[in-house]
Amino acid sequence: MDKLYCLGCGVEIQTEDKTGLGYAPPSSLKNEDVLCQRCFQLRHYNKNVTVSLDSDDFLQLVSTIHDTDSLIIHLIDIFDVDGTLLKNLKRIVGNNPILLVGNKVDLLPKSTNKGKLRNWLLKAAKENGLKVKDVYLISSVKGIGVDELAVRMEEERNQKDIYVVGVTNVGKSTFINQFIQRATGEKNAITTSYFPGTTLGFISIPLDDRHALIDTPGIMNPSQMAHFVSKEDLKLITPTKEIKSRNYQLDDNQTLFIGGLARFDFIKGEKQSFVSYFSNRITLHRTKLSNADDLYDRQVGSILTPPNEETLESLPPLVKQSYRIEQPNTDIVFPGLGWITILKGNITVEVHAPKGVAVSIRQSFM
Ligand SMILES: Nc1nc2c(ncn2[C@@H]2O[C@H](COP(=O)(O)OP(=O)(O)OP(=O)(O)O)[C@@H](O)[C@H]2O)c(=O)[nH]1
Ligand SMILES: [Mg+2]
Repeated sequence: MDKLYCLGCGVEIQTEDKTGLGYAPPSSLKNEDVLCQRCFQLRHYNKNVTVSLDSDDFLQLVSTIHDTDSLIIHLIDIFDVDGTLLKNLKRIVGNNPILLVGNKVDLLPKSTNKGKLRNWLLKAAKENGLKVKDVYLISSVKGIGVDELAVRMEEERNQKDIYVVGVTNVGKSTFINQFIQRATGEKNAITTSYFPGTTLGFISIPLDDRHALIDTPGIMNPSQMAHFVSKEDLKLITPTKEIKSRNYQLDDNQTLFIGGLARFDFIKGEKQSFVSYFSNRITLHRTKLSNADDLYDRQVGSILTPPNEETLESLPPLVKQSYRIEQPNTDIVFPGLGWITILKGNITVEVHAPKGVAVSIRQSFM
C-alpha cells in the first residue's frame, strides 16, 4: 500500500499504535481526506497532544529544501521579529530566492506606518545577513495584502515550487489555508493552532500540473515565550485583535509589571512616557520600585496575571538584566509577549523576564 499522509499536519499515517504519532483509526482510511488523531483533537476539542519529534528532526526535514530549485517565502511574525527572523535561513534554503513576508499585521495599531515598517524589516534582514528579494506585509487570518503577494509569487516562481518556511507559530499553515480557500472555497484545510509545533511534515498544495505550494514544519526557537508558559497562559498572551497601545508616564524608581510574566523597572532618568504593546488581555500594573519585589511575591498569580495560581507553577523564575538606553524611540522587546517603547531615551532600566526568554533591544518602527 502507498504511504498515506495526514492532510492536516503532513505526518505519515499509521493504524497500529494508538498512542503513536500519526495514528488514525483503520475505519477512517476510507475517507478521501485522512486526518490523524492529533489533528482531529486539535480541530474539534482544541486539545494539544504533545509530539515526540524533536526540533532537530524538523530542522533536518526542512533543510532538504537546500537542494531544491524553488522560491522561498520566509514568513515571520511581525509581533516578534527578532524571535522569528531566521538568521541561518541560507543554511536551510541554500541559494534559492527569498521573499520576506511579515505576517499578523492585523495585530498592529492602525496608526502603524507600513512603509516605515517595510523599510525597517528590509534593514533588519540586511543586518542579519539575509538577502531577500523583497518584503511584504500581510495578515493571513484577515487576508490583508495576500492578493498583492500572490501576484508577486506567481511572477517570481518561474515554473518552480514554493516553500513557506519559518519559525513555529508564525502562521505558515494559516497562510496556505488562505490560498486553498481562494482556489477552492474550502476553509481551514490544514490544521492550525496557537500551540507551536502544529505542522509535522511537508504538505503540498498543487499550483499547476507539476508544481506546488508547500507548507513546512516550523523551526523551533527555544527562547520564545511560548515554550515557558502554560497552554492556558499562551492563549491569553497571544493577541487575537488589534493591540491597543497603553501609555504610562513614569518617574524614575517606578516599576511596570506585565502581568506576572515580566517586569520593567525605570531606574534612572528624566520622567517620561513609555508606550506598551501587549495583548489587551494582559494586566499591566504600575508600582514603586521599592514595593515591587514584595508585591510580586504576594500578588503573582492574582493581581499580577497571567499566570494564575495554577499556571504559576510552570513559570521559570524571572531574571534581571540592566540596560542603558541612550537613543530615543527604542523598544525593549519581550519576544512573543510584546514590547515597550522608550520615547526619550537617556535612561537606565532593568528588565525582568522568565529565565530562558531572550529580551532584545531595537529601534522602534512606530
Ligand atoms: N492575528 C493573527 N493571527 C494569526 C495570523 N496568522 C496566523 N495566526 C495565528 O497564529 C497561530 C499559529 O498559526 P499556524 O498557521 O498554526 O502557524 P504555523 O506557522 O503553521 O505553526 P507551526 O505549524 O507550529 O510551525 C494561530 O493561532 C493562528 O490563528 C494573522 O495573520 N493574524
Ligand atoms: Mg503549521
